[in-house]
Amino acid sequence: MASFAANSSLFSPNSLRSQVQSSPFRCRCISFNNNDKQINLHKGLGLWGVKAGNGESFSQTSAVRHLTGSLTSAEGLRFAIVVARFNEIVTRPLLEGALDTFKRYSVKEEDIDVVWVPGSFEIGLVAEKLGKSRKYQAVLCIGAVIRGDTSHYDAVANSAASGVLSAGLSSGVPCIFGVLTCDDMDQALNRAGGKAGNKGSETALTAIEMASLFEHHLKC
Ligand code: INI
Repeated sequence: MASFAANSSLFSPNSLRSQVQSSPFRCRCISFNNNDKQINLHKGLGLWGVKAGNGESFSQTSAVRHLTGSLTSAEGLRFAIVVARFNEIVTRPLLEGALDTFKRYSVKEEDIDVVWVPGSFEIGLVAEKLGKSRKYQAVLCIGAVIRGDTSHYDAVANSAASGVLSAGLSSGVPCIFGVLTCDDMDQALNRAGGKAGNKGSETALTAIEMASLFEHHLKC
């Protein structure tokens, strides 16, 4: 089992023995043995709450590594974009915004696949399938749910959100939520390249950052 690396200088040598193991993967696996208590760092987002043997709490030091995805290393990453045809007058400019942003960040056209689905309700299932295919470093999910259009707004909006979340969790591939949920068409168009910017473009930036984070730091 591998984890993202951390710095063992955080831990008092008297209270903890640190073990740095080589892993067959790119990143190192670090675990700490506090007498009978094994603490694996890859499980440990709550690390700061762990008490050392001498009763001291760990605190953040300058040696702590902060892992973030980069927007400048997008070349070579592959993306799928799932787009809902429902409210295409909104979803098409969202898609264009995403594609423009990919171009600006050096993602090649041949590294992008676009998959159209009938509506936002269908996005999650397709995103999960694409994520599990292992062909993509991130899946963008684009749709527009507009309150005025339907009495089942809440059902479609909630299903889209939980579908995208579950696609990411079950596939282990970042699935980015680019589904607009708006009160009316004006609001939707404003967010699809109008006064409020282009949510599709933001979705692409999030996808690049998450893909890069996974590719360069969390590939275990
Ligand atoms: N799909 C959307 O993407 N946006 C909507 O606003 C919407 N409305 O208004 O109903 C919508 N409905 C279709 C839905 O996503 C499914 O395609 C349909 O229910 C078939 O499963």
